[in-house]
Amino acid sequence: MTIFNSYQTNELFKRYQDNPILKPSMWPYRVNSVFNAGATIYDGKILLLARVEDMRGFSHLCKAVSTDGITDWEIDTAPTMFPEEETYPEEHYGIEDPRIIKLENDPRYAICYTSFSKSGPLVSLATTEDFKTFHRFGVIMPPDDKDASLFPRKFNEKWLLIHRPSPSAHFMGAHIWMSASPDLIHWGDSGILIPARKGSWWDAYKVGLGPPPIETPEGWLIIYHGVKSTASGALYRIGLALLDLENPRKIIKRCDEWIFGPSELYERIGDVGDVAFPCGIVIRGDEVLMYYGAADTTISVAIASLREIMDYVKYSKITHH
Ligand code: BMA
Repeated sequence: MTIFNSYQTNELFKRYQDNPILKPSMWPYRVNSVFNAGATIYDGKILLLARVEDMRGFSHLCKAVSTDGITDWEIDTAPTMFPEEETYPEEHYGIEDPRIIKLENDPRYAICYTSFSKSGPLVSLATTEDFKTFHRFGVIMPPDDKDASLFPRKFNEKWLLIHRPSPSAHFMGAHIWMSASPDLIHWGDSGILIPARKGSWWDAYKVGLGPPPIETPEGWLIIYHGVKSTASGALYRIGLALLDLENPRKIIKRCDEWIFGPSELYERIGDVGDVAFPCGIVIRGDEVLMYYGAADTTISVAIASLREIMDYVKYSKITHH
């Protein structure tokens, strides 16, 4: 049985040579770490909404904008989106890991983020048109739940949300789920979309969505993180799946191998070592810029060709369905 693919790990996405591109020392105010940034194109520039952890350990979101998406970042001089505990008590311990998607035929960008409530992490939703003022919808998935994104449009009159509830004890693994809503407020029709695998698999312990789904003519490309639990802790790596364009509940393919994982020092050493955690993606023609948190400390970028990714998804061998 052939199980190896002709592409080697780390070939599809190439790291920018001067990674990390954003570090705590570059921040206009004192912070502990900057990581897990959402990304989009706004006003012709690349906009990141970084998760910033302050010196208490609480996170908020801060905007950084650049023309080339790699250098010369203009960083907001104060937090852009700060927890509003008085009105949204679920934001008590901070807000984290945003995924941004531009809604189709709608001026709004939807931001799904993790609120760290007194009962654990949960999914919150906000929309914005200018990344200055944010309209909060509040909690859309109760704890424990995180790693969420909307699709840019409705399917059969329903919004679809990818998210990752976790059982309190990880006996069954933590799987990627999908839920539906007519109005972004009432959610249901929930079911598992991509399960964590079992045993020795690189994604056996937990899986969670990375950046928002990417629309391609062949289907919705899903970049997800998989976690392996090892004797020296959790290892966060990245893999690929493809969902049906018309019915994203249908998985066309899930690749066997992880395609990106921590190997550079800045990914291996930090507040949480051995973590590569993408939350943001920008597509410029055939170029895919993937923004990822490195070791929960800095932000890096890796660049790929969309055509090469899609060929890999199409032609890579799979031993597991
Ligand atoms: C996950 C999330 C991420 C974090 C990762 C590694 O559960 O909380 O925010 O980057 O763990 O610590």
